[in-house]
Amino acid sequence: MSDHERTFVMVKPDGVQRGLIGDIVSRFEDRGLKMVGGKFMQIDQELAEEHYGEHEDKPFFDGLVDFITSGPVFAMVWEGQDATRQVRTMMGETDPAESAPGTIRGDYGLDLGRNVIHGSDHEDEGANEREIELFFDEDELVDWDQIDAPWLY
Ligand code: RTP
Ligand code: MG
Repeated sequence: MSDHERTFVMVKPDGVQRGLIGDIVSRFEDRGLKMVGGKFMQIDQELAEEHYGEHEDKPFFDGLVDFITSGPVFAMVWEGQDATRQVRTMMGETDPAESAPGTIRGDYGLDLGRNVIHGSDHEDEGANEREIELFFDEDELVDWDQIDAPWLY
């Protein structure tokens, strides 16, 4: 765990279609995490298969790849203390039906296959760094600190 841990987060196609990008970004900002990268993009087949490679033998793999490539996503990198685990806690469980109200999936999701948001798995060591590298070039990430200025309130 580090104060400057970075994690990969993505609003999935259903979240984009439903206009939830702003709300999801706000939740992470309000929590005190800092966005260091953001990209509105369409995932192609190759990137989808690599990103979800751990699930390639599962029966839901083809449907998952079809869904994640079905429309634009908003890919982000968020930084902060214990960021990977914090984001996963705020997302809720994989299945929205098991997710507590107040979590993103618990507030917006109904369907296991359309669960609004992806976040790197905090139980999979190094998943955050692998996913950041897969989606972002180094020069697309911005190092910045909140400044102390009189106009900042
Ligand atoms: P994600 O990777 O998308 O953030 O979701 P997750 O970590 O909470 O869950 P994971 O186990 O990595 O599964 C990836 C996505 O596959 C779909 N799924 N379907 N039994 C099923 O039909 C099933 N299990 C998982 C979900 O949409 C999940 O987000
Ligand atoms: Mg996962």
